[in-house]
Amino acid sequence: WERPDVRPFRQRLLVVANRLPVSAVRRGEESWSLEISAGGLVSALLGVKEFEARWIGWAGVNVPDEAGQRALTKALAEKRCIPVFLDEDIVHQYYNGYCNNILWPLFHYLGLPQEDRLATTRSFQSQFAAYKKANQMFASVVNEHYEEGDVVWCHDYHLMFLPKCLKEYNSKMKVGWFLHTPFPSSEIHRTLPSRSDLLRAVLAADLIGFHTYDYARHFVSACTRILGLEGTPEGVEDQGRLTRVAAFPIGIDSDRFIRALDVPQVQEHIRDLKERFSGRKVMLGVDRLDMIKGIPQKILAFEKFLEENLTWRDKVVLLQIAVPTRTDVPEYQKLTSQVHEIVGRINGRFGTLTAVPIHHLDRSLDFHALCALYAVTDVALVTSLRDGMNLVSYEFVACQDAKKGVLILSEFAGAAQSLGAGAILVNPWNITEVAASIGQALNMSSEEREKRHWHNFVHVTNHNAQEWAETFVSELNDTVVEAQLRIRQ
Ligand code: ADQ
Repeated sequence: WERPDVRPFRQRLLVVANRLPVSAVRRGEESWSLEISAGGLVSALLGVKEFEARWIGWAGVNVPDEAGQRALTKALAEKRCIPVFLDEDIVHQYYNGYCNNILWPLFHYLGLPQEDRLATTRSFQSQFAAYKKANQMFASVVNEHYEEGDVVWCHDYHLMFLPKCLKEYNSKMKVGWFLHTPFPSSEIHRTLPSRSDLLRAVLAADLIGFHTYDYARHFVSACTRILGLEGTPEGVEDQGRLTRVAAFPIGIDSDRFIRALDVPQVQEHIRDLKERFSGRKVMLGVDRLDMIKGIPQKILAFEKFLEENLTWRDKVVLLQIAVPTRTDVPEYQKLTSQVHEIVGRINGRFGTLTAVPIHHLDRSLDFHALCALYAVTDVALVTSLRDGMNLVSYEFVACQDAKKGVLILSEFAGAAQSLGAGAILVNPWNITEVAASIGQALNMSSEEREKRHWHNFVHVTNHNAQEWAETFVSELNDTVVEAQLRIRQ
């Protein structure tokens, strides 16, 4: 007698994102090594047990030869990943150009690049054409691997055309799209030359998700004002077809951070850091080196605090960890030099022969080192000028159950809506206000710190990444069923 195979049915989930969650390095003509690159989205979806998830995306490398493509496809299959191969010109125009030079700054209220302000400029048009072409290439790979009943979940501003391309292949595909950045006010979105095409393309999805209710509202306003469609409490309606629009605030895998604090290697890091900075309060910034993160503004606020608080000068240190990204883009290179210049000036001004007030690192830290840093921090400074959510603030809170440090958080980060009651909220553009909030945080009583921390800790541990993914996918399943019922009625 053999036990029947009674494994529960697990729905297949095709996660489509610009980048796969692995980095590929070529070792030989037909050999590749792969490394999982952890990030918010990866840890969110790795923890989801209910679905059988497969990833579709660009592997981040140019592979012009067929033998190399075949070998990489095979290696990736073991990690449940499916590559989309993009050539260098497409990557340049679609990824560096349209995604990172146009949509990313626009969605963070930094405007369009000057030379692209006219809809007719050649570079804008060719970048938009490459964007559509790249989205079409993603769609073709999705379509090749799609099986009836699958759920297709498209991610982020790189793939706004994808829902339309997918529905053209198969109008019955269940398609959801989630934006990880803010969606700006419709007045900002209006300035984009391809504003209507993008909105119409993404509206082909069955469900559209944002981190906050405000972003969802901005999106619905853009559809009503720019396309003249009808906004309803459920979403946007176009000739009887409803696209559901809602907020799905992301979370982190908080248990992973909490568990890490007991790992001997992390404990050792914590001991080292405590010894190194004994007698000083530790302030921490962890960001990708991007203009939206407000790193220069944060450092200038710290300078102002030191200027105005003589007694704190040798009693506090700011550790700023900034991972370089998009290093081939001139604006990012300029930002790096600007940050170095400010840090150098402040350390020259307030440093002594034995200690400097700012330690700045231009690199990524491994997970254990990051957890140890979060755990020894007294005050975390998250001063993004705009940020879809900001997971660093969540990670800090998860690692602070022993210390109960203070979070200073930008009111322009999506996280301000969930952690606002526990954090000190600031306008990152107001350097005087941020400097004052540093003083408030450093002098806060332990009772108040405990109260504020508890508020945030409960939120971060109760709204985790898995719940976020499960809620989105089940809402997508329900939305499609409801739409079918409406059609039958
Ligand atoms: P990001 O802009 O990358 O994400 P964030 O949400 O803060 O911003 O996530 C950054 C991740 O990178 C965190 O998990 C953090 O630990 C890690 N990280 C940052 N600096 C690091 C360093 N020096 N070393 C190691 N790790 C580092 C985008 C949006 C956000 C949104 C997320 C998820 O811009 O607003 O919250 O997607 O939707």
